[in-house]
Amino acid sequence: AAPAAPTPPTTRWTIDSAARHLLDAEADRRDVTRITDEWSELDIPTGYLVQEAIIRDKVANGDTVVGVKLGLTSRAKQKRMGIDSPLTAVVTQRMHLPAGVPVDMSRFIHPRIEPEIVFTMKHDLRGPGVTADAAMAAVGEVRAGFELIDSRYKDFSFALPDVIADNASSAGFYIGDIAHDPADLDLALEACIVRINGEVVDTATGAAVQGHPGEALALAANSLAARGQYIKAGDTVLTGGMTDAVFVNAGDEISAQFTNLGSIVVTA
Ligand code: 0L1
Ligand code: MG
Repeated sequence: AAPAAPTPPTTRWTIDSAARHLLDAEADRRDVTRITDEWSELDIPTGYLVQEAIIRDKVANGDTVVGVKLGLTSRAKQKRMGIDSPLTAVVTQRMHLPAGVPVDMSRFIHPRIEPEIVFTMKHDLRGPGVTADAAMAAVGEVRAGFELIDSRYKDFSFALPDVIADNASSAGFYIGDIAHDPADLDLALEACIVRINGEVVDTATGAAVQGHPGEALALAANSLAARGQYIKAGDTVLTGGMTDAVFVNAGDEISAQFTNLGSIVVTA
């Protein structure tokens, strides 16, 4: 008789169960171990399907998609996380944090914050084949941003598919109140100084983000196109942390001061 076929290992993981696991961790403010340790089939395309399931759940519960973010676009971020590949994720209305309101530390697991260059789109942007110049022609306004990230994974420890599934550690974002026409600025040379309680802790220019934040925007459009999606007029696009992210601790005042885009000051 033919030998019995090997029984495949059983796994409790599905796209929906992984999404629920991460949504519950966020809601309960509880960190979890990386999913790829248990579910080896969680690859990059499956990670994006989990991310989409999470966003569907948020929208079903009254949130609204307002744009796109890039993660891991700078060497500083890639080195810190040990992953050298950028990724995209989704930003929603409820992530938008009002200026001047302290970070609610009771809502987050281990929040970090990072300065970003943020675009508001005036035209749709569809890949594939988008160049940085074409991407910048679709941008209406550029502003300073400060993104609050809060990985649902213990110690921010994850492989690329895990962090894609976790919507790239998204938690919140602040947007500066000074808007510029991007044609008026050299965004590669737009500098940023990060301070904690008045002490300079990091600096970077826009060139840290893929050489120019427009390259990151093009990358997002082309990566979304591979999944049948595009960036829409009116969308907010967070182009990725310029520096490493710093931990937010209760009592801190953390600021990001830009050359032309103004400053954002966050307290906790
Ligand atoms: O916005 C980001 O760069 C987040 C990317 C995910 C990695 C992380 O948690 O830093
Ligand atoms: Mg970011």
